Amino acid sequence: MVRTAVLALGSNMGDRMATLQGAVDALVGPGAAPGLRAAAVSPVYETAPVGGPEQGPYLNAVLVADCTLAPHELLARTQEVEKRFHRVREVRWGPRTLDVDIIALGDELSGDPDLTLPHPRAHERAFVLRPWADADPGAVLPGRGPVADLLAAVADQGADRRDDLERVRPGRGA
Ligand code: A4P
Ligand code: MG
Repeated sequence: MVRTAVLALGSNMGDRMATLQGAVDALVGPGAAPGLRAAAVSPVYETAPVGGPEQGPYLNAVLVADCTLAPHELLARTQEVEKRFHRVREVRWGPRTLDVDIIALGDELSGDPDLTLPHPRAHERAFVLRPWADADPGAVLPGRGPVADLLAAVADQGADRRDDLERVRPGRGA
């Protein structure tokens, strides 16, 4: 069964752009483990941190992928990629080199605290919704409705599209 996986990538430490590109390469580039194939990668947005202690701005992007993995397999994959980037995270919602959140996997619904689907905070976060709408203008967040409609409710949250940065490329790899 092929389903659409929506992955939100965020970085606010180190070389943020290199980290986002490296994460996309590790997830869907040549040499990546089977089970995930890039369908679209959003532009990169610079966003003010939401929640947590005082910290620097994030670069955020969304990867939409065709996925044949089970939910727990996808979580293992994203956590492995986070580890590979030597993720540092001392406090919840604190600064991190790389955060990969699974926003949705098809229309899967799960209340499991280890993998809540859809992601319980995605609907209220411009740093997820805005790049997602760019990558897939017709996207719908299961249980919440069209992403374009949800975006209207978070219009006050800053998210600057960084067209001056090189875009994250879906296919590049080692
Ligand atoms: N977990 C449960 N559901 C999921 C899911 N759908 N995707 C569990 C990924 N993980 C999920 O996550 C903590 C636990 O959540 C994991 O054990 C996993 O099994 P974490 O990534 O280790 O910790 P975290 O990211 O610090 O906490 P959390 O609650 O995931 O925070 P969020 O919601 O990911 O928020 N501001 C801006 N501008 N941009 C950002 O990218 N990111 C965050 C992190 C806060 N503020 C931000 C940004
Ligand atoms: Mg997270």
